[in-house]
Amino acid sequence: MMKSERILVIGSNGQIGSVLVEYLRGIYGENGVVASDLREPDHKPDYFEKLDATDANGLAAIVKKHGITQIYHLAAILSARGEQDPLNTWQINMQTYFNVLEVAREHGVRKIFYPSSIAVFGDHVDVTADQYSYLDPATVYGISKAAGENWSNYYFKRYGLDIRSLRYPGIISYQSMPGGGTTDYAVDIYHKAVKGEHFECFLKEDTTLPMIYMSDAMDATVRLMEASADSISIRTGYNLAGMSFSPKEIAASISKIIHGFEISYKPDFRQAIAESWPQHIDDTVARKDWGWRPAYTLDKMTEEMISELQKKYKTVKA
Ligand code: NAD
Ligand code: AKB
Repeated sequence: MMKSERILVIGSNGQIGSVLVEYLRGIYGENGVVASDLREPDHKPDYFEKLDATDANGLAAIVKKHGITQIYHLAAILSARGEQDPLNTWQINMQTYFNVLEVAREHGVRKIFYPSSIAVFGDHVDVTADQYSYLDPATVYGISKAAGENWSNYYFKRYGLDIRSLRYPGIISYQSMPGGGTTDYAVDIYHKAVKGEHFECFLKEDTTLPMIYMSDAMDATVRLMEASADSISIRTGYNLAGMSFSPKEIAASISKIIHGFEISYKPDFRQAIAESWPQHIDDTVARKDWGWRPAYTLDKMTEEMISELQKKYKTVKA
């Protein structure tokens, strides 16, 4: 039986949103999800509403029109793109979130999902970030995510808004392309490999970062949102781990299937961002509180990514 919720996804055209909307429709039904974004998608479905989430009145009108009970607020400027215009990034990331918090409070929205990031960590963490590691983010994106986490906690304590949040690692998907992050290379590399092209990586070969496969990220997100409120001990953002690898290791994993795949390295400004992030995430608290376990290893993800992208590009590689 479908669950009776009316969910608004803000930023639905992005890497996560375009997969999440379909995932949520599978759980809450075709009428359970309203998708919204700044831009209309190429094939606009009838459950899509165009919305600039910096416009609080526009957001409130959609919430009222559809009787929204939950908001997944995905709209943001990510780490690498965010550094091109720091003040604008702060303005968009924070204004959109304040609008979500206030509209939710005023119009009886029961639950909010706020995607945080491993970018909340900074130089203070040497290798592994645990749940309570100190937050000293090096990018304006990371600063906005750390601030957003604290505002989530504030609205929970002050107004009882049921806000839940994950510190996503870099997300890897075949369905959608990433939009302006530092972990984007780990999606691009699969596309180049499947097309039989050489890949030039913007990070050094030994730069290890935390990553997660989209399927695991979807599972974690809904598992957290469906957990009973009394099992949620973290109201800032939960650490979440999938796997950790370097460009050299992902290239080696791809080479097991696509023989002769070639990679070279030309680090740019994103190297410094990557070096400010932890290499590993300790997600013990998420595992204990709501039973989180990732299903994918690097090699299992590589097999699925290559097989799905081969269908997309209709190439046959062995
Ligand atoms: P994305 O850049 O692919 O998509 C963001 C979407 O938000 C875009 O479609 C964009 O048009 C939309 N948007 C931007 N400004 C908007 C506005 N003012 N109003 C309405 N829509 C607007 O990002 P993503 O990778 O899908 O990430 C979604 C969320 O998850 C972000 O908050 C991001 O910080 C977080 N996150 C993503 C990753 C990842 O690896 N993808 C990792 C950690 C956290
Ligand atoms: C980025 O690289 O900016 C994102 C993230 C880890 O938040 N993928």
